[in-house]
Amino acid sequence: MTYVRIGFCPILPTLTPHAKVFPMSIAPMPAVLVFAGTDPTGGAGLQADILTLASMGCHPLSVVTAVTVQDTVGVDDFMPMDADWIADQARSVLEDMPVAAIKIGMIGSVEAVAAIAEIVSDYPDIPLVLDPVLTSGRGDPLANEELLDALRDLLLPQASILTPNSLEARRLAENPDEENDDPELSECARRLIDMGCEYILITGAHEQGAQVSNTLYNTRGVVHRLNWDRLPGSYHGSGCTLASAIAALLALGQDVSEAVKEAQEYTYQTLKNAYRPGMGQFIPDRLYWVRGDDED
Ligand code: PXL
Repeated sequence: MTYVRIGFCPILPTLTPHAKVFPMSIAPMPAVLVFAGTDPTGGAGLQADILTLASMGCHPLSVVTAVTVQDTVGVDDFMPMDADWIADQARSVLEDMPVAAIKIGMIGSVEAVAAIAEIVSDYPDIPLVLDPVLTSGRGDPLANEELLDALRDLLLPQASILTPNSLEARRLAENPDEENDDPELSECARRLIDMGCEYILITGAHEQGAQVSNTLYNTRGVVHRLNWDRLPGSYHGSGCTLASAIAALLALGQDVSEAVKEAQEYTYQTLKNAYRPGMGQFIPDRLYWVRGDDED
């Protein structure tokens, strides 16, 4: 039997805060903490993360880092959340309950990167999935060069796994001192691993070819590469879905290599079952299995 920790007990008012008094069953789902921007379409960002985590059997804890104005075509504007507010949101839940994994998506400001970096450094044993959100699907900028530098310096070295697409990997790995620096993706991976992240998954949807290749690297090189038949649509929130699914599987106890494979299986199904609620991109159906109409 375990006991719930309470801050204030009306029946036993003389107890000190946090006394263990009420019996309760063990929480059935691991909690995953997400730092992300909101997306009112429900396609990407925090809403995508919450749906994915819930679908995979985790309890989503959500810290708002920015508020975006967007539709399924593109992002028109965003307002970064004050860094102190981000920190307060996160500290409240981290001090209240055990967290089994952390996922970071869109951040919004350099100050927020610094605040989040400080928080995650206090929890070095919690697996950290860093999804470096630099642009929207249409290419609207969601991070400037200064923010990129802060990501490289403060967050990347703390990541258990970094999940850029190939465009983000090239931008993060680019060497400003070298003219016409255009490294292969394997070289990008090597540079990013050298910056301190443990694993990097580079997704290949933006590359040419009938198949999409997603490659997982660590310090020893390629861990595995999975190839997927290219689906015809353009999808909003596929990267958020994949990164959140990885975080969920890590929280559920899988190792990184297994989690990355299974998260790709799951994401592929969400894309095969995607729907188009507006006039722009398709949205992955994170709850496809509830409807029971998945093709496989
Ligand atoms: O898909 C990347 C992404 C993440 N988070 C937010 C977004 C987007 C893309 O538009 O808006 C909030």
